[in-house]
Amino acid sequence: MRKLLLAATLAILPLSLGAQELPRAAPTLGDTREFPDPKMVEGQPFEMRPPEKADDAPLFKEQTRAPYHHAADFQVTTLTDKLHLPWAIAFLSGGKMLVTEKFPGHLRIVNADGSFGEPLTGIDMLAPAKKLGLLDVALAPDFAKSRRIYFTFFALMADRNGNTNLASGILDEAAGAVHGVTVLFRGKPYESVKNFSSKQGGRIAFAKDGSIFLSMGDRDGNIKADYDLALAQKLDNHMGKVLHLTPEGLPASDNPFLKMPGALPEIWTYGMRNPQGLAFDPRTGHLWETEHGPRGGDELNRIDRGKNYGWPIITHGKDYGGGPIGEGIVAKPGLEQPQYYWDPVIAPSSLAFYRGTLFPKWKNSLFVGALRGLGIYRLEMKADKIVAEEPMLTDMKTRLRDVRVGPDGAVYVLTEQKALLKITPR
Ligand SMILES: [Ca+2]
Repeated sequence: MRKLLLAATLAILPLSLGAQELPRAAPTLGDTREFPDPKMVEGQPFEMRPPEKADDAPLFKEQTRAPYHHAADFQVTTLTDKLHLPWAIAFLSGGKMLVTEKFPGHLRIVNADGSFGEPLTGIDMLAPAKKLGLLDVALAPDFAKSRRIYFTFFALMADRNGNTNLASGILDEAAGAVHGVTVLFRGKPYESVKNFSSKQGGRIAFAKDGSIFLSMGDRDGNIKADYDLALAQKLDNHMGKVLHLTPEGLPASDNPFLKMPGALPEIWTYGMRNPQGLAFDPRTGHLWETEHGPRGGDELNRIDRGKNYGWPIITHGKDYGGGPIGEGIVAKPGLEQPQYYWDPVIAPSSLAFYRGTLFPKWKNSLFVGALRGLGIYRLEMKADKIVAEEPMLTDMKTRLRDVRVGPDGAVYVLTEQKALLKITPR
């Protein structure tokens, strides 16, 4: 009986992790909140469960629980299920893709048919063997000419693993290598190795001018003794921030806190929790971010220069133990509201705006990958408000890590464990 129970617990685990990278406690078998069976009815919100935060209420009509809308039929093809903890995709020419594998920090070229060879060499110098963790990868805006790529990484060093770091190098596809790898930026401060897996942020978004936006998690960790909720509110560290850097990794010249004593010059916005989605809307040029909330209160934010996004002073969620975060308030003057939030959570892992012509009905859509939700979430946006929502890949019942729109207009998805999926019209 005991063995059976353990097996059942293990079977549930991949679906049951909270709005964070790793669980704080084992899930309870009786908790059916983890296994929603929503009724998808056109024009009606599909989320019928009560919010985690019982006294929560949206501050404007479109802020949560948008009506369900199915816009286009699609099919899903598994290109490969041989990857190991993939984290991010960047698109090369000829249907090829760069894919990062978080541990042990491999960067691979995956062909259009899903096949791939050995990991690229040249990045292993960033950390001792088996101590490298890779997160995002992005092509420089002038990649066609420069062949330059950027990526975020951790070095798993004893007792001081550091924060999220940004590096760059020159991709040599023929040699299967990245040449001249250089660390451009290291997040401050360095943190205990015990917090390695928790809340790193790590997403890269290139602006039109070639500058780099970089999301940084607040790294509050799994250990209460290290738990400092105020780090995201303090400007003397990079945690719980969106940063703005030059292509060389230096503070951008229009950053809001350059002249503020004690503030780190790379900071663009603050008061974020664990931002793992970061992308520009190609129609408006606005920068958007998704972040993991606590228990309840995952957020989609429009990122505006110098603003404070509130964590942990305001949140539409509550603490994992069920108590309030701080004063338990959801709004305060001077603190930004999310443009959209999820309560209960979906654990948003990534963010991509649709571009392309393969799915004309998705032209106003953005996609949010989810580690704890039903699949990926397609949102429809009008004038920076969310007006419709559609969970996709709901039958997969697996944690989804990255979602990207390819140059061919197909949507590509990484599962957290191993697979690369391609979504095309049906
Ligand atoms: Ca917030």
